[in-house]
Amino acid sequence: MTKLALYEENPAVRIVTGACPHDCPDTCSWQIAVDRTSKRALDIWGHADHPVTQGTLCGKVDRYLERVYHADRLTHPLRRVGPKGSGRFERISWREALAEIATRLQGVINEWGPEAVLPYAYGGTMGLLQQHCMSDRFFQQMGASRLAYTICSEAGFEGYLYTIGATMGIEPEDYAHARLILIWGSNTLTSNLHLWPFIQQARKQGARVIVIDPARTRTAKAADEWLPIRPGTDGALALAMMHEIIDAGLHDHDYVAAHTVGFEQLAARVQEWPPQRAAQITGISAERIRALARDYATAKPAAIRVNYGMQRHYGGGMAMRNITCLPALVGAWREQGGGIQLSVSGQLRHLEKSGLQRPDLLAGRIPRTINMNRLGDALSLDRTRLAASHYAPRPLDRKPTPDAAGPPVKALFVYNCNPAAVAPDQSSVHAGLAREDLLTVVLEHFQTDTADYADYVLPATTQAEHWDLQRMYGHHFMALNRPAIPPVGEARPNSAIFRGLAQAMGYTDSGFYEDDETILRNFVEAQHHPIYETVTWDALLEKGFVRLNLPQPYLPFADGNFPTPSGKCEFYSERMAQDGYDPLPTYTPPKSEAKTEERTNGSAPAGRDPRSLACISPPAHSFLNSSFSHLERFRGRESEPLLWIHPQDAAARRIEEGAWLRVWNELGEVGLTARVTDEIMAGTVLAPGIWWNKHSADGRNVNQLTAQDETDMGASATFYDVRVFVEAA
Ligand SMILES: Nc1nc2c(c(=O)[nH]1)N[C@H]1C(S)=C(S)[C@@H](COP(=O)(O)OP(=O)(O)OC[C@H]3O[C@@H](n4cnc5c(=O)[nH]c(N)nc54)[C@H](O)[C@@H]3O)O[C@H]1N2
Ligand SMILES: Nc1nc2c(c(=O)[nH]1)N[C@H]1C(S)=C(S)[C@@H](COP(=O)(O)OP(=O)(O)OC[C@H]3O[C@@H](n4cnc5c(=O)[nH]c(N)nc54)[C@H](O)[C@@H]3O)O[C@H]1N2
Ligand code: SF4
Ligand SMILES: [Mo]
Repeated sequence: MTKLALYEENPAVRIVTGACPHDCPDTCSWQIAVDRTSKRALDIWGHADHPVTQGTLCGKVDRYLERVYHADRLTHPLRRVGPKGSGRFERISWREALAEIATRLQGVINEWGPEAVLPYAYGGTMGLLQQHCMSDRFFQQMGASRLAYTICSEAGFEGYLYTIGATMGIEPEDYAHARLILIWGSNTLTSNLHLWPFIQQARKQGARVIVIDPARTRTAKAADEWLPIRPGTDGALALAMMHEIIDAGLHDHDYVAAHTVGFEQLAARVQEWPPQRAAQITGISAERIRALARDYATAKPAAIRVNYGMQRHYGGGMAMRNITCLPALVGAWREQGGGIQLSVSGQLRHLEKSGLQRPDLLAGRIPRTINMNRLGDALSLDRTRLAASHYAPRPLDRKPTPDAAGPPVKALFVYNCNPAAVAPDQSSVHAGLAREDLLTVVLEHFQTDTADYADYVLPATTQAEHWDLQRMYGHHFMALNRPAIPPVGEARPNSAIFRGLAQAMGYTDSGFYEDDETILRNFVEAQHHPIYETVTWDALLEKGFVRLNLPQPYLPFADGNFPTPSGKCEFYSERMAQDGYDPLPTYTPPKSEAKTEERTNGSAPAGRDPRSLACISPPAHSFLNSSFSHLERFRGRESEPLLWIHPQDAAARRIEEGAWLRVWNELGEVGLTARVTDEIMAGTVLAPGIWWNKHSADGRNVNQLTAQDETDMGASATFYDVRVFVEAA
């Protein structure tokens, strides 16, 4: 019996349709059963009618109600009483909290100007309302510094955009039609679970699935083949694949002639990339690269699921660009189930968001933009570091001189994010957060590592308690989230908290008085692009989710029509040349291996030393970034902060299974427990993340070892471009 059937006949129970708020490509539709009398949520399940959710939630959100009702939920505003970082607070009322914050904030603005205020947010919720509406209005009215959302995907996005023009691609359902599927830098069974059934469908019809990853992840184990690759070297693999395809004449001559630019130059460039050369860089044999290239070019349709793991490296943008050339080269876009998906968020570029975010409130001001990956630098009182924290995504963009860096950050608002655990170069971040002269306000569900540094902690509602509209990025269904239960304790939605702060600041624009439901309805009604024709308020209310008005099967580039400047897939990109890049695919090696570069704090990089190991820290299966990692159930599933190390590397260091390890580099040090396993390739270690510092045995996590360095494109984070030393402590 389905859960729906279990509850729907029961008159004492109300069923509310909503959607998962998490930063995950699956954007699941869910249903919550609520007791009509007590108004308590009883159960949650995946919506059976949603073609991608297909009735199941992942093992984390399946237990979302435990999160909602957890005894550790923040239920009333708090004011700091102990030293910063001590986590000692006293209860205050909302009135006190809003009034005190407004007074102190006005003091900062009077003395330093509004750019001394920095919002810091990311993907705690991906809802259009709770992520980017009232908060954007508030900070734009103020004229606060802006934040570049660079911590996750920008490098890959840029590489993809330069090549095919928009983040568009195969929809999950169509992977079922592929004959060969390359899962490239993605741990599908952990981070994109709902794609897997379609991949399984393809396999039943004979498709092969190959996983390209330094780790034998659960996805690699479930696939037909695991191809271990040295971290940060995917760009070289793609170049050699193109070499082999062109050499063997296996490219799609007609598609290339009609729908691409720069084939001649590409063919000349990849002559420099015989498989033997890439073999030395990637660790994959030349023979295997040749076979992979031939299989990829001849299996029709061939699909690639590329994800973010391979772009958290200095050369991540260029690597993604190279991979994105492959489908056009072999004409894979022609067929249902052929092509590539990094993200389909490009469909959202047609959303009319000005009514939601109200950029007009800036009134012509252009505040500075801070790169969120450089929070440590941004919070530094050293003007050179503050200047370095400015956002400069392309080589031709210049960072300001220290004199022109603007005021120091004196007030920080954190919401939907846990930077004390997730941001790179953690010791810099913690040093900044510990500044007694910094006013820090944190909106949260739980007392995170970041909340411990707050002056004021404001309790936020969860998705079960507020309205939202979920945009998608892994499939084509938008979803409405209706509140199922009243707020827990005194928690308020982010929207209400920023509305209250705006009113306490004396902001009078009518935008600060609109209620949540009206905002969403107006937003939906303001959409005029034809792909949103199906997304009506009534349809959302009735069904809970709606497919964008796109044809099925969805073959965006079967006849070219790439949204690039040339209208073609750009093997040669004039725009890249103008932006200061090599206009052709090339290989950009990891920065952590650079033997000459000095890292941020000036000491010699570990990468100079042949005894160092590459270190990656992809998500633990049971956590969602740092979310869920503080709840016993999920922590229990992951046991403790681990370091996966290959038996050869362990033997060379006399490390045994379960040993307590010291892991360090030029930036910091962390203690981890050894998991000796051949599920990680030799020469690389893997620390599943992201643990809270306070739940780690030595009070620190793996972001002690990651740098504020920016990727080649998009000024993104380089979380996996890291070298470390490891020894038994
Ligand atoms: N359960 C769970 N799901 C999640 C998340 C979570 O934390 N937990 N996070 C969500 C978010 S915010 C994101 S961005 C996505 C992330 O999900 P994914 O895009 O899947 O990204 P990662 O987990 O960062 O990396 C995926 C794989 O890339 C591998 N990898 C690392 N470096 C390289 C490399 O240089 N080359 C290649 N080929 N592979 C490499 C890693 O070992 C990992 O197995 O997942 C979302 N979904
Ligand atoms: N070493 C290492 N570091 C990484 C990564 C990695 O792979 N390795 N991955 C990186 C990536 S891809 C990403 S996207 C970032 C993610 O980093 P974050 O976006 O910070 O994600 P979370 O750690 O899940 O923290 C989100 C917080 O938002 C809170 N929250 C959720 N909903 C709401 C809400 O409605 N209101 C408010 N006020 N708060 C809410 C949650 O309780 C949670 O504490 O981490 C990055 N950091
Ligand atoms: S985290 Fe992802 S897989 Fe899990 S319920 Fe949310 S959208 Fe679905
Ligand atoms: Mo992410």
